[in-house]
Amino acid sequence: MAAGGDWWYLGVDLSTQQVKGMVIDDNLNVIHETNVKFDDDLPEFGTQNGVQVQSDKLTITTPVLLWVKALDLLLERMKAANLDFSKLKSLSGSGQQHGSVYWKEGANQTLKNMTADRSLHQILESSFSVKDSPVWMDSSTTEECRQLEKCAGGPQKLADITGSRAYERFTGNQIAKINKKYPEEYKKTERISLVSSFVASIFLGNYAAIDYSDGSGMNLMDIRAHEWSQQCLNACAPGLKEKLGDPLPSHSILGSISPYFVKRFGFSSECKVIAFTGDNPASLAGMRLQQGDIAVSLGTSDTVFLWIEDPRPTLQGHIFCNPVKSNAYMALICFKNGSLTRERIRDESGSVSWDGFTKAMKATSPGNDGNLGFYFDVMEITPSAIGVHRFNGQNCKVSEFSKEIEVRAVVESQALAKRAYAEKLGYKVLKGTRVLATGGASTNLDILQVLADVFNAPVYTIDTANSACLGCAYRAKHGLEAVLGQSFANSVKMAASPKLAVNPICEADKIYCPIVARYQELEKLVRNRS
Ligand code: 5FX
Repeated sequence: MAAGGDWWYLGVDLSTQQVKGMVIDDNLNVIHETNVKFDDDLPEFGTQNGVQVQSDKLTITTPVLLWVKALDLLLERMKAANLDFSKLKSLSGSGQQHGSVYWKEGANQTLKNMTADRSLHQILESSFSVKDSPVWMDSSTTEECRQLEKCAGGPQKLADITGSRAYERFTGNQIAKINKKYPEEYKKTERISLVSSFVASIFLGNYAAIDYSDGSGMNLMDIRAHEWSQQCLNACAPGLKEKLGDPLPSHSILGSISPYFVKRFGFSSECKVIAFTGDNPASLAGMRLQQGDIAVSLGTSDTVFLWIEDPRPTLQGHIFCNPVKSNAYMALICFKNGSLTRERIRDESGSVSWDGFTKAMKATSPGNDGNLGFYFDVMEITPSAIGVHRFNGQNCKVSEFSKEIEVRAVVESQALAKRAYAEKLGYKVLKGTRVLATGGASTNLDILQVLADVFNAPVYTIDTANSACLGCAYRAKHGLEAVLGQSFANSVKMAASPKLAVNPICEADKIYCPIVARYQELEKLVRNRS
């Protein structure tokens, strides 16, 4: 056991394409990081970019046992790196939002009796009633969405209760589909977890509560009352309240770690498990977002999020409970065509690397000579639209751009969408606004330059692109201090401040202000739904 004062905290993030682990010490320094990449490290599951696209192209799933095996591997890698698990005072984590896991009758008994001589994968092999978990990229539940909105009295009424109108990927609609399509499997389901609370359940050796923040991404929770809305539950599936368990504040201590991890990896039996949350809420914590800042996460999905105190849900974007402050909220906008689209354009432009991509981008100038594109390789969430649509400076549709124009067009288009939708949520870029960038692509300064120019605001980054994982390590520490009345901001005040990455060019506003307006006009021509 570690001497007092010398404690460590673990954050785990199970995202779309990988699971990551990060350990920080008492001074909030990162002392260990490791990851497992689903496609490369677990090829036996045959996923592409972490998921399976079913034949209808709308249903998108990941085998739940892949996630279990990935956790086995992550812990084995930490052990192989000689991480001293006994120094961990607490742990927390996050998961890709909205995805759901269906535990079969009897699974909780299995979780409570895990024996250290077997891997998690061996132990939990037959613990799930649905083998392929729906994930956030799924867009197969339009029918269920319309039904839920009808039962709630319309899309705005549903948004007033749950923070969002009905979205295909939101868990309530996914559960409704599972109940309709696989009624026997649904009946045999003892518990439904989010990806976040599923991982927490494994560490706890017992079903873990869904936290308020990730629970807000289900179209099922009353975000002001912090409890399930019976009206929404009834509209989705029978007996849902029991299968979900009661939601809890995001900083809750769920209990001590399962004896399985004490015996197999040498964790302290005192190590506490703090409620897990969604990856975007965890990123908000990792970036120590403040009111007035705007966060942009550039990952498999691109997201924009803001800290808000007064929630006013609309038909655009989502309002979630804030993961680090009770009675505060966060607004979020999610764009499905993020890094995979950037990578496709990079590959098709003949650039074998990001160097080639940025070289192509530098051959054009801000504003791209009026050329503007929309790149929705898969059905986009914001806006509801699909396909690639290119317009020249005269607003005429064209079928091709040169490779240089194409590269800039995808980066500009993604940044324009972020600004346009942040403004629709009521956000105003003011003097002193900071854009905080995170996610894999936030290490690319040329992409950040376009972001700075389009927002006409400086872009800051933190030392790690893994802000979700870092946020969970911070939350692990704060969970223990919250019971003593400590605020999250105070718990992490020693952490390094975000660093300035790029400033906007002088003529940024003049160039991009009219283009944001033009983007919104042209977007109307490519949208499926008004
Ligand atoms: C947010 O609403 C999303 O659907 C995505 O950003 C997922 O959380 C990605 F993991």
